[in-house]
Amino acid sequence: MTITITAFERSPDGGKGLARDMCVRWALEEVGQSYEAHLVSFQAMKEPVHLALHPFGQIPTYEQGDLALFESGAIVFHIAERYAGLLPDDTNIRARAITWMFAALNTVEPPILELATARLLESDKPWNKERLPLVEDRVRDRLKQLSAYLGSADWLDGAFSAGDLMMVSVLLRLRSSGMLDEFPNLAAYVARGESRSAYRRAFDAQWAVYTGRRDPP
Ligand code: GTB
Repeated sequence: MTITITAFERSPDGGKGLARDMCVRWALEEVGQSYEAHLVSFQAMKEPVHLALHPFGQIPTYEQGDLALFESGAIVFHIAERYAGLLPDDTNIRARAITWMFAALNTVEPPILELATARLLESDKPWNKERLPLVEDRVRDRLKQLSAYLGSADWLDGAFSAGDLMMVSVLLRLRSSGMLDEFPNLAAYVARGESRSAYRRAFDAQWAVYTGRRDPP
């Protein structure tokens, strides 16, 4: 059964692979499943056809047969449960990998999103200058904890898993801030994720959508 996901027709990230269809593409590449990407405009996302798939009018969505899903975390989890390659068989190690997926989305990502909001949407506010360092420090606190946990390991808990896929995806949004470089083991962790062939294929696919070309930077 064909897998169809939705992605931006023209991503505001300029093809940097920061929109959330990227983690879904990456997960599908890791498990070796082909897929089709249905590209939607901002306007189409708010129309009834798309709202029937995604109640909040966003991307990504995932359809296969009579199953329709939204929320990138839930989609990656579904892919990881359904196909081999992203979650280990051992029950306890599997539970820990799933824990890292939640940790990425619920514990590490919130301050990163707060920082993006402070930088992109609140820069003209009179209080932004005072608030920004506070928000940056909240991100730093999380990175410091994550960095201490990761130590010199390649991945969060043994072999690469859906937990790493989500964590690397979340951390990538920090790249332009330079904050990742304050934690060399995290910068190396993200680079390790990006160097996976499945990541590269996913990146190239979204790059081709943005540029209409197949020659990524
Ligand atoms: N919690 C949902 C999930 O994880 O799936 C959040 C989905 C979401 O935020 N989707 C965004 C969207 O559809 C695109 S990915 N926005 C349109 C809208 O809400 O109208 C978020 C995103 C957008 C842009 C960049 N960027 O330019 O760097 C990065 C990430």
